[in-house]
Amino acid sequence: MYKFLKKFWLFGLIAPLFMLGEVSMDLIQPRMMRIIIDDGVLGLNNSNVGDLSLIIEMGIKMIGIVALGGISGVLSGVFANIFSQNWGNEIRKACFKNVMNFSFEQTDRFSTGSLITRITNDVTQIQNLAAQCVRGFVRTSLLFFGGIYCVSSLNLKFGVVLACVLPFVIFSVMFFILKAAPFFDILQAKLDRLNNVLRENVSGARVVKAYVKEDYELKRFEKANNELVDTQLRVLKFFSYMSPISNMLFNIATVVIIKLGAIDVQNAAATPGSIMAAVTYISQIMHSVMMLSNIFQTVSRGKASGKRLNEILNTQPIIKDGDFDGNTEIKGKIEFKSVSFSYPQGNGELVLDDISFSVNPGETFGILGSTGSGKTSLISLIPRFYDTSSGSVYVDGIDVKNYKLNALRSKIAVALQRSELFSVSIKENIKWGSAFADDEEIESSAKTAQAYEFITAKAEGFETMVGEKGMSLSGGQKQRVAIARALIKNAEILIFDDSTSALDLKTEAKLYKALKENYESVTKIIIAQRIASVKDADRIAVIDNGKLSACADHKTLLAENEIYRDIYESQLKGEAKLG
Ligand code: TTP
Ligand code: MG
Repeated sequence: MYKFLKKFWLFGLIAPLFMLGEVSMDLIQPRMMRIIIDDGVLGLNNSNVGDLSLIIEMGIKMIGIVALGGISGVLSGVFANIFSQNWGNEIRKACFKNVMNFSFEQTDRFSTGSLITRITNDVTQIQNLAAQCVRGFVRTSLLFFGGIYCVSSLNLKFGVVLACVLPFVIFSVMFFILKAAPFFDILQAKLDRLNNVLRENVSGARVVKAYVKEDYELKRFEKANNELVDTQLRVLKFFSYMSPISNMLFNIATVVIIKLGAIDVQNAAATPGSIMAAVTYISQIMHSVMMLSNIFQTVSRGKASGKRLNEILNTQPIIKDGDFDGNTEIKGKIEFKSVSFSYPQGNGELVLDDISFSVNPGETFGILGSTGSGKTSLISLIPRFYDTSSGSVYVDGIDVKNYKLNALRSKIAVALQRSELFSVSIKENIKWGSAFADDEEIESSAKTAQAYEFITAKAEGFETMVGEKGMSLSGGQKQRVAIARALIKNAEILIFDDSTSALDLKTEAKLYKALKENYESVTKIIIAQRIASVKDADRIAVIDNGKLSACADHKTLLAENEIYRDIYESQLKGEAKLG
């Protein structure tokens, strides 16, 4: 994290310098007060005759000093904030950038709620820490040590009294801080938990309502919330013990100093003004110790947060870039050679087992298989969402691992099984697939996706806003907008992962016909559970429990492959029953 300080270190240096100014002014004031009392009021150096003009002069000087201290304080605050806010900003950007490069398993490992807490709350803790270090910490230590020096220089006996009390104060402060420190890690983890529950409920609001699970979820939230509050209270408890104890010790010191001072005044070894000044210094030292506890809270929290942010920053993306820039002669060829795969976060069970096949440029290639057979897993190896466990995948004759990720992924457009849309207009959602697309292209891809009619039938047409997660569209409409978005990318390879499942057979057939006509040279991979969706494909791969059972056209499969025939017959019967 420290490398992000490079640009702002100067601000972090200037802030304490101004703080030095502020504290010096604070420390000068009691001394001036002493002169006002001893010489101005009591006239100790002038046979007990007071000096009004000296009082006025010192008063004006004190106002000036207070103003100067105030200005220094403000400037110190401004520079400390520039320093800490900018640093936090850089950390936040770097974390986000790293998270964007995480593979799915890495995101899962952190959990979404935790990633959000880290990038928001933990960064704020670091910003507080930075501001405290260059400002609060400097102020506290200067007041503390400066105060001790000033008291001792007023009267050595006062210094001795302080020296007796301070070890106890420091011991009690350290004791409570060390007790509280481990709770800061726990505190952030509890916050993760709360954010996870919150996120699941906000984004899953419809499911929660449909199952009338509000009470259940409320309890879950309450539990997470109570745990957070309990931890927070435990921390605060430690710190609330701390201040009465140190207050008491300082008050004892004050009484002793007043007593010793009074004896010295009687013996003419000290002046009343010096006692007043000493009492003011003690209250300043006491104040600095109080602040110290706040600072240590911030430091402990900041340390816990820093550890969590470093975990993000130090996580290397598992899927690493290759060197190849993607410029190939062949365009749209895919080859699987003895590919086996198991999910890295899973139990090691093979989801794909020794699969080999190839898809030629421009071919329409169907993938059929029952639910859970491994179809989605199979195609997620092509854009390298995951790496194979063994064997290799080639795109245009080059191993996908050798490509620069951007180069590889720009060759491929995927309409995912669950169409994720964004809460912008339909037009923006489609255009998202290609930043350079003009209105004509947007319309033509909507037409191919069979989305044009329903979009233009809406009052605001392409400008219709899509609600969060595509809530304002029907399932089939969402799928078609997502398909239009994939089409507009003008990729060499189009992959539809069950992305026409919510369309009626007629619309689906129209879509595939338009696709064949308008995207002839593009390689099209169509995953489906319905035979009707893939039967016109050039070839169909039948996946059964992670294995490639057969790969041929509809007729051949019907004649030769038992699994295919079974699926065909069951679907035919289903349709007959419905009909
Ligand atoms: P999928 O590849 O998702 O199966 P599918 O796409 O053929 O199924 P559907 O038609 O329902 O979309 O899953 C294959 C196996 O891999 C399945 O047992 C679940 C498992 N799996 C994981 O362990 N982690 C994952 O992230 C996914 C997507 C699947
Ligand atoms: Mg799937």
